[in-house]
Amino acid sequence: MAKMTGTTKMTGMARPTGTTKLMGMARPRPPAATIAAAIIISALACCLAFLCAGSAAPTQAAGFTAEYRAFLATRVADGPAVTQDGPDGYRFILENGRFRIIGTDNAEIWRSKDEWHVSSFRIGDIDGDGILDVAFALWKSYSFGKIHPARMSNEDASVRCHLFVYSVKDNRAKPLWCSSSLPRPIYAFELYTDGERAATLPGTRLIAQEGAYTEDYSETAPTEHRYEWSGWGFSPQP
Ligand SMILES: [Ca+2]
Repeated sequence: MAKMTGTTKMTGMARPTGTTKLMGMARPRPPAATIAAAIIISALACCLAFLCAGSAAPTQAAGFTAEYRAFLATRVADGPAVTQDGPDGYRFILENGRFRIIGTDNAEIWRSKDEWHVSSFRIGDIDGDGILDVAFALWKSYSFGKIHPARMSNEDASVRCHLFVYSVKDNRAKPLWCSSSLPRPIYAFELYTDGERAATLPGTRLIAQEGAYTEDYSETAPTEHRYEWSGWGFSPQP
């Protein structure tokens, strides 16, 4: 894939949902000072790509909890499908919480799991390596996946918002970074890749509208939160 130039406001999609210190996995390069305890926890968990790998085919997995089914019942009016064409022939489609990536040969190369409800996405080269990335907000049960840090409980099936980042190359989608449960749900977000680059950082910024969790998953008054790609997830900007 051709090297992506830094665009500005990445176009994207639908409605998001959740995080404060956005944390994740793969390609570890921890920026010590900027990562808070909550994020560090997520980072450790997300070191395993397995945690956030999408499914090739629909399955009724353990994440299909009573809590998740109750959450789905509140998502009946998610709106029409959102489709965005990316560079090099990739296409991104979000419809009723299912997020799919269509490859260059017009075949589906990845789809989100049944037990995930994706609420919004944005595309762009988030980590500045020249490879297209896609960030998406999703709701799911459990903070981590099947594998998680030994001393951290993963028993809470509460449905919470997460932010995942995947890289797309050669008709494959691979997790780059996945957060654990976010402290606040993301209602919407935008990506900006026109920031000033540093020696090791691309200057990618994420601006999110976030609210608070409610029992019926209804939205609260949003507040704006700004983050910057730290090489290991997104860290809050001062
Ligand atoms: Ca990239």
